[in-house]
Amino acid sequence: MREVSNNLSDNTDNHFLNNNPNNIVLKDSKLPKPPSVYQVYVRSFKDSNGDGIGDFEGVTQKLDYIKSLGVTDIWLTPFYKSSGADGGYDIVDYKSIDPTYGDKEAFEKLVREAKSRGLNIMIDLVFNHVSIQNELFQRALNGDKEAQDCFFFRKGKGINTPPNALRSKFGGSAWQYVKELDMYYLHLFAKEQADLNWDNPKVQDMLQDVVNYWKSLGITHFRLDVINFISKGDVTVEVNSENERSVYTDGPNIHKYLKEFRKRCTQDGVPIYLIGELASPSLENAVKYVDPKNEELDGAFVFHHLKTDYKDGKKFHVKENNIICQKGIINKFLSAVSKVAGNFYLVFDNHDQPRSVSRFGDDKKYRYESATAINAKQILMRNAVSIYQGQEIGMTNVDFSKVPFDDVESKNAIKALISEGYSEDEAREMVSFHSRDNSRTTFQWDNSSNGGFGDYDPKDVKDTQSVIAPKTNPNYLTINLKADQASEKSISRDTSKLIHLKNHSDLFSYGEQEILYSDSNKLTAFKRSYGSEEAIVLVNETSEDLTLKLDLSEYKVLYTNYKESEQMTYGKKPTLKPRQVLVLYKNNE
Ligand code: TEU
Ligand code: CA
Repeated sequence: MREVSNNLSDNTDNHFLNNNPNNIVLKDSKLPKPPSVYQVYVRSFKDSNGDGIGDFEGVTQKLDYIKSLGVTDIWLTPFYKSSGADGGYDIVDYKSIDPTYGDKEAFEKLVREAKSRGLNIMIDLVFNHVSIQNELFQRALNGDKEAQDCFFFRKGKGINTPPNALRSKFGGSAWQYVKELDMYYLHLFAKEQADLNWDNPKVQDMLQDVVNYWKSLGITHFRLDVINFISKGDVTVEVNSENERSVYTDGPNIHKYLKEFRKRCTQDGVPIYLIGELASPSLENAVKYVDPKNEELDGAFVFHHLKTDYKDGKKFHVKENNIICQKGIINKFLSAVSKVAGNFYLVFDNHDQPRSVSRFGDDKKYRYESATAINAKQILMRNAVSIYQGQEIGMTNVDFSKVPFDDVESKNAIKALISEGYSEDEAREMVSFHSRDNSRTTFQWDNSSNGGFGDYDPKDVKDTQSVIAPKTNPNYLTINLKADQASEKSISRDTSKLIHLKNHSDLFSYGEQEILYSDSNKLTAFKRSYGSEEAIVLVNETSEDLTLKLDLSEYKVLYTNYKESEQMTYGKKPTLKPRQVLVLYKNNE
């Protein structure tokens, strides 16, 4: 039985079903829907005790707000004891809670309070690697052969020569030398994150025990970090920049391991929901992971569409976004997954990405229009929904002359660029636009100090031994939830209505999708159809007017981010205003 969420918020006054500009009533057969997710980066979301770091109690205080968005799940990024090297993704003890976030009672209260509102807490399982401070890795360092076989310890090829040229995602070699053992260990990410050897049944047993522990606390929804890396081929094979990914991406036993993993997770008869984060999967494998008949994952995040502004595929060499390529990738993945009735969660924002309104929109002149247009197309396409904190109020990238970098990926990239000959200023400038730090500043609640995130003086705030205190974007004075909700043009109110519309209409949940104008670099356009109902979603991706040749005379406006256009009837040559999203509906009954 596939876990689907039916506990959708049904406060009908909060979506377009029956209170839209043209009184359109969409069909809602209340068929099962995939969970729609609100991602909380815990340390930056809400600080309840004035230490300048977000915590569980802070999330609990905001549950009514999160519920009002119309989501069913809250994904909490890692809150376990960590070594502080990678935003919590370097876990020392999987069954622990870092005291910075609160204690077990605070966690159980959050789970209970969320459940009482029909919200699932989804936790992050980081099973590809573990912190080198983890007890098992420490045993390996002390020469315990059994423990070493839970990781990838290999002899080098000579003095200061790693086993091969595998590179870390965060720059440099993926091999770290241990002098005492005269061996290297593999780390596809930071050197503090040692890759686990899933070929070893002891590793699978250990991780199964972790899942059982969190299930015993009532957690049944999980996000699986870079889960398509867990099966490796021969990690010492000769590699180069062309073939190195094949060593660890969609590896030889990946589907076997995921099937076994899911089976063991459900031995207690309690259903689960697994969303896998997939890093550079092939399309074929990505679909295979989420094909329900394979009983592996229930959904997956894929990100190929978020590399179309990388110059020569390099993250910190930014080019203008190739909209045609981006639309093509989105269409390819959504079309393929619709054939198996699987769920992809395509996002434009998360804790690893810069802010979409700055990256893909016009965050100066048309911030409301850009944010609502991006959110509308993400929510209304044939896509399971995951919204990242702050995306629903159009939070922007930060100016790193005012906010320091703290992310390991960004700091390593700056060093690497300087070693390539760029000046420090050039390197900082190059890293700033795509830095993950753009999405890790504190949520901007209102215009009080620290943007209402917490009651403290930033001068007094200290990092803890494993959690770095987040900074606040100085533009919180004007960009914050309170100001947004007081505005006639509210990104959060529109985003909430769109999520409700998605979850309460057959058309946007199940409708076929056809891409239109695929060769336009100014327009995103797609049609959804289900039974006699039909919708066309049009997004002007530019900050100028855009006139189309498209006969819209039979359609009515269901939603647009230009209030003055809500009652318009469009003819054969409609003109879209700058960054306008237009959702048109007709029923062929
Ligand atoms: O991300 C995996 C991943 O692919 C990203 O690190 C991506 O490579 C990069 O951020 C984009 O350039 C997951 C987590 O989401 C990320 O926060 C962790 O740093 C990483 O795994 C290691 O656990
Ligand atoms: Ca706190």
